[in-house]
Amino acid sequence: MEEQRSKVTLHGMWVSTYSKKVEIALKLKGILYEYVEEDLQNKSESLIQLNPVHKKIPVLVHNGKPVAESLVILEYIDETWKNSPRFFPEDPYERAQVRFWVSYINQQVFEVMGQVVFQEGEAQAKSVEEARKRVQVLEEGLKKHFPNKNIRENDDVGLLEITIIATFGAHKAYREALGVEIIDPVNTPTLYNWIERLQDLTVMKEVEVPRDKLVNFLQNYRQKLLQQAASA
Ligand SMILES: N[C@@H](CCC(=O)N[C@@H](CS)C(=O)NCC(=O)O)C(=O)O
Repeated sequence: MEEQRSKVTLHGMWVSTYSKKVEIALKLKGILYEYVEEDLQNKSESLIQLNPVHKKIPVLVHNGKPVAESLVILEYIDETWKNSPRFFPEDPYERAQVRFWVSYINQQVFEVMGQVVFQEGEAQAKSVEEARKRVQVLEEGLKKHFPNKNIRENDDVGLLEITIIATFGAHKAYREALGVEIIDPVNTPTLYNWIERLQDLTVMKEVEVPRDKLVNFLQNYRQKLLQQAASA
């Protein structure tokens, strides 16, 4: 197959959920790729040239041609490598549901979860409560729109599952590092189960960041942001 002979490079950053989505997509499709870790404090010339508009990771380079923005990259991968798993369902209504919930997670949940990392006291408690509320809405959405979802193999994984695992896969590290619980088996059992089943897949284990490394990163990052805010 033409695509299988092609050269693929991913410019990413180990802790980035955006970069993680692309890594998962490449692994799921069985695409061989080179990985370039970028230092976002000191961006490389090549990153700036590859993504001159946003100067952000991830960037996928396919046979010398760069593609930026994680969602655009995932669509590009699915349209270029048409082997399974396909990232979008065939049925237009199901496809619309996938797009709707992916956009909900990206726009409504991810942001508020990010705020929790650098907040303290009452402000943090408020964000945690808001994040829980939003995750509860997602829980109901998953139950209503994907009632028969089973995750047993790579073919059961599409854009929604990639988004869920990249966004929430670290929820236990969050709990350990920050002492906050946003997802749990009692209040959000469906979401909790999707995450557990996804984490059981070999492909996810291949891209998983070790929990200790992540906890350490979250704690240091939080300290740095709190110090910056205090001295501002
Ligand atoms: N909308 C972009 C967001 C990517 C993004 O925010 N990347 C961050 C790392 S997680 C980055 O490169 N930040 C560097 C900067 O903002 O200068 C996507 O979906 O790919």
